[in-house]
Formats: sequence, C-alpha cells, structure tokens
Amino acid sequence: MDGMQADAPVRHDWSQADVEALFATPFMDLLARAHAVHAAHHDANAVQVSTLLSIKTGGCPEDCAYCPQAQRYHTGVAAQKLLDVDAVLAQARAAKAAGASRFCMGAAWRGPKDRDIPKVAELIRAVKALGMETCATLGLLGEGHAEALKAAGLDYYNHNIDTSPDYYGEVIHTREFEDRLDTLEEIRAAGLKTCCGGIVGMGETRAQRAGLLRALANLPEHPQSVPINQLVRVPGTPLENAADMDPFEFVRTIAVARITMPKSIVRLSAGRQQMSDEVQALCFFAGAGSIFLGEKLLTTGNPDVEHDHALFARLDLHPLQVEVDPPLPGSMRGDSLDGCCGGCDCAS
Ligand code: SAM
Ligand code: DTB
Ligand code: SF4
Repeated sequence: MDGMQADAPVRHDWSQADVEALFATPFMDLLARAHAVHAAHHDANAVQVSTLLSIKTGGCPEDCAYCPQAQRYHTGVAAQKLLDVDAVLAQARAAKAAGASRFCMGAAWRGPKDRDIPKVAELIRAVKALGMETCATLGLLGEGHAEALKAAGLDYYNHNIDTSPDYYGEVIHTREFEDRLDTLEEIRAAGLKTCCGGIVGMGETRAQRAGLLRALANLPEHPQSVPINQLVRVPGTPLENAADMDPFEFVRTIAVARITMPKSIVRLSAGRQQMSDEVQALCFFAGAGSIFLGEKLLTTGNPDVEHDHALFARLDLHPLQVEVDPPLPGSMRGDSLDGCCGGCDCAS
C-alpha cells in the first residue's frame, strides 16, 4: 500500500480498502506507525489546548440522534438565548488563564440567520482581542456568512461530517451529508481554517468508521483540525443506550486519522471524562495532539482542569504554543474593559 513511510506525501485518494487495511493492522504495529507519522510532522510532546463554550444552548430544530441540544429529545437541557459579549469574555479570559490558546464558541442552530452574524462577529472580535485563536461552530452557513466571520477575525470554523456517508441517514434526517460538504466548501473559500471530524461509538461498524476517516482524508484539503469524538451517551437522546465501544478501537481510530491526515492536528475530543488516563495516553501516543480543556464541553462534562494539568505533567506533555494573528484593525472593542489587547502596537 502507498503511504507506508512516516513522511510519505499527503494523499487525498484513499480507497475504502486502504483505510480498512489500516484499521486491521496489528495494534502494536498500527500504533508504532501512527506515532512515527506523528513525530515526523509534529512535536509529539505538545498538545494544542482549546476550550469550548456554548454561546447559544438548546432548542435546536435538527434531529441529530446523538445530541442533547435537539429540541425534540427530552434531555433536560434548557434552551437559552445567545450569550452577550461580557458573559463570553469572562469565560474566554478564564480559559486563557487555565492554559487554552483557542476558544471555540458553539451554537445549537441548524445554521445562523443573517441577523445572528453581526452578533457572533462581535463575540469573535472580543475573544480575538484577548490574544486567543477563535473557532465557531454554528451549523450550516448561508451566503456571505463565512466571509463575514473571517472578516471579524475568526480563525477556525468547526463543521463535523460526524459519520460515514452511508451511516449518516441513520443518525440525522433533517439534513444531508452533502449539505455539510457545501458548508465546508464555503469555509475553505473564505480562507478560514477547517475543523472537521466526527463521532464514533454510535453503533457504526468498523467499515463505517473507516468510511468516516476516508471521507475526511479525501476532502480537497485536509482539515487543519480533526476532532475525533467518542459519543457521550445522553439520556433522552435516541443513542442513549448505544453499545460500549472497545477503548482500543477508539485508539485505532485516532491512529488511522493520524496516518491518513499526517499534517492535521487530531483532537481527542468529546468522551475524555468517560476514558481512563491510560487510554488517553495511548491516544496521545497514537497521534492525538489536541484536547478540550475545561469542566464542560458544550452541555456535558469534561475532566477537571486540575486533573488534566496533572495528566500533562505525568506524561511530560506541554501545551502547544501558537502564534495568534493580531486582531483586525478596529476590533478591540471586546477588550475595552482591560485596556490593551496585547496584540497591537499601542503603548498601554
Ligand atoms: N449545531 C452546530 C452543528 O451541528 O454543526 C454546532 C454545534 S454541534 C453540538 C457540534 C458537534 O458536537 C456535532 O457536530 C457533533 O459532532 C458534536 N456532538 C454533539 N453531541 C455530541 C455527543 N453527545 N457526543 C459527542 N459529540 C457530540
Ligand atoms: C467537536 O467535534 N466536539 C465538540 C466541538 N467540536 C463543538 C462538541 C462536543 C459536544 C459534546 C456534547 C455536549 O457537550 O453537548
Ligand atoms: Fe443541532 Fe448541532 Fe445538536 Fe445537531 S448537533 S441537534 S445541529 S446543535
């Protein structure tokens, strides 16, 4: 098979058989190979740290079978309006103080309405002015949305394909897989960095996990960030009783993502609270180079910050240092409470 070398050229022509063969590689050989790819392209002891905030919670009209924020499921998640800039800034400052370099804002929308975009743009400008990378996940984008978010200083847009094309219709009925691909094209065209991954542990087969990674790895550009989420089973959702997944199969999924998209940063995303430290260590060895830090993901739990700091220390991992582009001219408004944003040449 092509792509056997750690520094093999980046490919976008993975066949289903190629990816299934990677999954079927003996576990130790797979991890050794994935780690070699990881070390060839990344600092294997560095982990990019992001923090999530739900800026608009619950009440979503979509029917994603995994999601506690879909209005139609009775999960106990109360619908809330879009947060204001001060509430978001307080959380972003705390995330930065805890060690996050990127702040990701999520909204429980099918997609934003035109009138939502200036409000989200204000949040992006404010967070960016703190000297953090910005990410937003707002659902399907309409005309001009991606450009407007980019102009506000957005760095990444998260838009997951979630599962393999042939399993998508089992999980989501209110939109098509191709709708997601269209928004991914809008994101790339606007010059935003793409954060795109999926969820495993939803009852899919190994071939369908391979199909998810194949679809990601055959995108016109590999997403710069690839979140691999383990399903968080939330009571009230259709997937609340999904079968346990073998943790080693999750590690394999990280390893195959690492090998198929060698330059991307693979995130060990949702599901860490349900995972042992030892399995997380295997994921880092297999090529995971990013986590969400903070006690909450969007609506569900995540490990304590102190626990994660201790885990980093035990594994000799350090947060990846990122260079944040300076805020765009005229975009300091959000930090007016504190004075200088730290990203400009002013004297204060
Ligand atoms: N509504 C927007 C959308 O769907 O793109 C943005 C927010 S949505 C909550 C972002 C992502 O969270 C989903 O694409 C899915 O991958 C992930 N997610 C949601 N519920 C999850 C769960 N229970 N377990 C793991 N990941 C989940
Ligand atoms: C991603 O891939 N996972 C994050 C983020 N991108 C938006 C979301 C995980 C959500 C887990 C369920 C919850 O907390 O509501
Ligand atoms: Fe809505 Fe996003 Fe949840 Fe689907 S994943 S129900 S679109 S918030």
